[in-house]
Amino acid sequence: AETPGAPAGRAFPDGFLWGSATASYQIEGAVDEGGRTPSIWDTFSRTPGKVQDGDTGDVACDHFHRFREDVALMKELGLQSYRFSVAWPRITPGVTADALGPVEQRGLDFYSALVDELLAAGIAPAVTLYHWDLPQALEDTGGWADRRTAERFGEYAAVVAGALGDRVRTFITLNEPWCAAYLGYASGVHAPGRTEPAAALAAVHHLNLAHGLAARAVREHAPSAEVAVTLNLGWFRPEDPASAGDVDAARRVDGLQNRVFLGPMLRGEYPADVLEDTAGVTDWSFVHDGDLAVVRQPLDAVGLNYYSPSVVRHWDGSGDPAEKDGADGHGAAAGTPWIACDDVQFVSLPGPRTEMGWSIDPRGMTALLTRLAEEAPGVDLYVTENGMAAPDVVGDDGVVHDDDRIAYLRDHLAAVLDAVDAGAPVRGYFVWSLLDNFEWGYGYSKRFGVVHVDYGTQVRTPKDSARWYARAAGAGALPA
Ligand code: GBH
Repeated sequence: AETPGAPAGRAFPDGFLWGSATASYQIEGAVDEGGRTPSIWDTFSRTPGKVQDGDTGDVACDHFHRFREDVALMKELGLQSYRFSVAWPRITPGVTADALGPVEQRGLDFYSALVDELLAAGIAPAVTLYHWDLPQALEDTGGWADRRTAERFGEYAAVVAGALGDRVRTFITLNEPWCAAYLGYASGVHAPGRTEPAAALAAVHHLNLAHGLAARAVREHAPSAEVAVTLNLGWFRPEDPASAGDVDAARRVDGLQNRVFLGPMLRGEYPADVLEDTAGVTDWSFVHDGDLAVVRQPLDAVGLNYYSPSVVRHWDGSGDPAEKDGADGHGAAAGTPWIACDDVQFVSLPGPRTEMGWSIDPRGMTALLTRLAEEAPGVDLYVTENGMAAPDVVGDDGVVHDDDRIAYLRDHLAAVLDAVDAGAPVRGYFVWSLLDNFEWGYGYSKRFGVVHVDYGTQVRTPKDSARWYARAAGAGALPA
């Protein structure tokens, strides 16, 4: 059955890129090979109680050894672009707070071979420089709460851009700095698992600074590539638009998740209300003179990762506190990512949810893309992640029949087209994810792939959604 707004055959603009996305720690495995040293995710996943079932990325999808097979799979599916991330600890395994250390050629060789394999298959590489696997040695000296981590990141970015920049279409400096800062340093559900709100806000700034330094380095060392950043912007609505308290709650979370990154990156300024709201946590003295001019670099593109909507209300302290921060499955967290938001409650929404417990509402996709088009005039947009976790429904044919995922992708792609129709310059869409993989704190218990992975045998089997997505990519339109 067709949903309104998603008529089959609706066409995407010429040149629209159909891609898939992954991240290094989630798929590569081979954590001790090629000179790689530990990242914060190795440490975190090996700490009992941090990741579901004690899962680690030690093997994951063994992509480090199977990348040629995985590229062949993308080619068979007719995908036109591939967004992957580079593991920093493979490139400069001896990095310290004060020096980048020697470049590990075997690390660069791996990614260079991947890029060549992609180009030979007609697939445009989009490289994320940071998707959360910080070298552990840098965490030992403070991690993202320490300014030197940002400085070293800029130097690392120059190395990768110099090695791959002649062949890579797009460099994405950071993936979702919101998660890296708040889930890593405030709620503690992601590596490094710290629950220190002041450190999380310092991490926000040093990630912004790292973005600016890396964007500048890519511009210099890969002048033919696009420079981009990927943000997981939130679509926050007040439960009652007529309630001043609910409207203020929405302003607060919009500031912490969206404007604290968009402000510095696009306009070179932190939002005054965020500085004021968090004044009891930090005085923001880690923002030095001149930093904001570095953070604000000209961008060719912004990537949006969008999964689910949020509705908030003013919280007066009554009711069940366990309900307060909503159903993101992170209930056991020691801290909250929502700094200085004691009076904000996330409303549990009725209606469909994914296996993560995340609500589904494609209108957030349209709203955030049109917002970005307004806030970043002249900048191209990509959807760098969108997809859903769903339990396997395996047929007699051994294939996963994931009708729910197909419906989710169809409705969100239609929402992308709605944004295009409203004038947003959306140039491509990357489904999360190509493969089932290590879903961070949830380990292998949650499957986001359009391709099924049997972790015992490493056999890859396209799900129905992969075939559906291949049809969309081939036609440049929503399939029937
Ligand atoms: C992305 O993170 C990551 O980039 C990727 O590595 C990961 O595998 C993928 O998504 C799937 O998780 O409480 O209902 O409001 C997304 C992280 C997901 C964090 C949505 C905030 C809020 C859900 N974000 N979540 S809800």
